[in-house]
Amino acid sequence: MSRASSSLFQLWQIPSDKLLCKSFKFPRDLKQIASTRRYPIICFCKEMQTATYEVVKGSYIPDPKVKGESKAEGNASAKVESIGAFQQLPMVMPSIDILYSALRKAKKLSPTKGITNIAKRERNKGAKQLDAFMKELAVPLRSYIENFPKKKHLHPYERSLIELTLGDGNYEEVLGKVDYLRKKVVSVGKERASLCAKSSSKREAEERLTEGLKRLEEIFNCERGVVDDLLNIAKTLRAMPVVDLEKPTLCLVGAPNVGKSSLVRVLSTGKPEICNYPFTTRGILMGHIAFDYQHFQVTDTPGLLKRRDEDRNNLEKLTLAVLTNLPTAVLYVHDLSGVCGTSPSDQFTTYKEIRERFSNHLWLDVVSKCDLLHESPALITEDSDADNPDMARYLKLGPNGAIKVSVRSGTGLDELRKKVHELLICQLSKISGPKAAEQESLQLPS
Ligand SMILES: Nc1nc2c(ncn2[C@@H]2O[C@H](COP(=O)(O)OP(=O)(O)O)[C@@H](O)[C@H]2O)c(=O)[nH]1
Ligand SMILES: [Mg+2]
Repeated sequence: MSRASSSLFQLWQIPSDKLLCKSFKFPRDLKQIASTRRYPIICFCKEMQTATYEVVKGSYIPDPKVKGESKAEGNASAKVESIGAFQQLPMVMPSIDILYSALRKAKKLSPTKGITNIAKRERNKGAKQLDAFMKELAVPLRSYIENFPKKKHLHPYERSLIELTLGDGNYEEVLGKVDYLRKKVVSVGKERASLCAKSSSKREAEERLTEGLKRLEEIFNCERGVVDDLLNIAKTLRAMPVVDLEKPTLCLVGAPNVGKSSLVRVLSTGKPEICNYPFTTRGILMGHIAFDYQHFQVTDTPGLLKRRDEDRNNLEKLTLAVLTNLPTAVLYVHDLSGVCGTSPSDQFTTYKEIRERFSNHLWLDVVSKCDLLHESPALITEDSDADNPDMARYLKLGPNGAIKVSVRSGTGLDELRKKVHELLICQLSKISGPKAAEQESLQLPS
């Protein structure tokens, strides 16, 4: 079992906002994290799709025409195929602990044995202690800088999460500041150790040692907040849901309140878990589906509204990041009943945009809450837009081939489960297809 899948049910914890950085400003959303709770890991499926499927009357047919396009779309993640870097981030020690531990270790050092001259002995001890103090401060910082991954080496999905959680550029900024502090400590430490080694008397060596330790401590104290910022960044990122690239996932997309979470509950074989990203205040449901011993996942995303990308909030950006960077199959939910708060025509506009943008995804459309449709005022009062037959049709029936369902009355749910199963089997073959081909070629005699 892969590392990601073995951690499928691992619980993760949101850091309390008490732990958040002092000097580093997190976006406001992040500070609204609910107090410490445990959440399960959210998992998504493997590899970007290489073929696309056309939706014809609700089914998903591979479309060879757009193969080239989907490859181009997938290129962003082609280099980085694994996810899970956040779970391997190094443990960062609180800066105060680094300081006290470094001081304690340095002060324990005694002069090299065999030096009989008192001044020489003191010089030797002073230089050794200053050098050790500098190294004890600098070495952990260096290891953090080396072991926190460069953003460009992360999977694009993890890069998006860093940006959504910490704000654009802040991850690199904090790492840069830690490196700056390390360089300063090294340069001042070396300078002070060499000065102490040149002392002409015992007293001078003692004074230079005391001054040197004090100066290094001051420098570290002044900027050690950045180490704590890094510690909090690591905690936040480590707590992020892990993406499982091995399992096909059905991702529910649509406007807010259209019934996505209700459908996740209905489609899940067990009880869905609640996942939280640090920038969401509301939980996102994650369920598991088992069909004939095959396991899949189903999850909802935060709702999308009709607006430009620049105006989207982090919740909407998360939805787009999932669709852009992870090859989930999409179950797009349309609510034409007029009760969800987003008008059907606004839903249509967003739908068209998203459908075109993510044309390489396996796709199913559902019209939700069909128990309300016959009494819906929306269909009567909505401007049916006579000039736009697509829109007029959408307002009546939803997209071509959409399945009409109602969680309340149970209408259409059996058909939905059947179609979802077929869709996920297609997704599975996309995931295991390249792998199986690879294994076959390995087994061929040379
Ligand atoms: N009448 C009716 N209400 C529904 C149905 N499905 C969901 N709802 C209601 O619609 C509201 C929003 O549902 P929810 O699943 O939270 O939507 P989400 O924001 O898209 O996840 C809730 O009050 C649900 O009870 C349905 O099939 N029929
Ligand atoms: Mg929901």
